[in-house]
Amino acid sequence: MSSELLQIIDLPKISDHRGSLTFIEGSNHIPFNIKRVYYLYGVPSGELRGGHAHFKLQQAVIAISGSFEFILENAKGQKERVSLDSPNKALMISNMTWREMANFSAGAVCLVLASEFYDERDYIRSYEDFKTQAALLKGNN
Ligand code: T46
Repeated sequence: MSSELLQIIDLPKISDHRGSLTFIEGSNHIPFNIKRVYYLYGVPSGELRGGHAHFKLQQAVIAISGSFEFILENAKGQKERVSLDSPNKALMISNMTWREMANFSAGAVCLVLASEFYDERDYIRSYEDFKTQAALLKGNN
């Protein structure tokens, strides 16, 4: 287990007999300026998503509904598998982290808050390239 990879932020949760409410105030709760929001839904049972890393992008991921797993690997080669199922918990994913997503439950909704606008040039979509970039980073440190 690597606590470096497993950074989970507890978001506010206000509950009463009517149910629960969670809110996110930009930099008050998430440690970057949110430039983009997107969400994954309607993922068929057994389908995998992800399989890439980002040079620069930082993200916060929330299981708004249902559950799914993230399998993470950072540039140091540390690995973590985490299941998300709480709408008031945000998993932080740093840049240079390889991620795969699996085991989406029926009706799962994965909300992602992103530090940058969409830019395909920021993606590393080959695992081999990710390991090469990670080795370069190691060499520089
Ligand atoms: C990530 C995980 C958690 C856009 O046009 N704009 C966007 O903002 C995004 C996120 C994607 N796209 C396009 C790019 C592809 O043609 O939507 C298509 C599907 O994207 P992708 O295959 O990258 O989807 P996932 O679910 O594998 O990955 C996504 C994010 O791309 C990625 O940054 O970390 O969710």
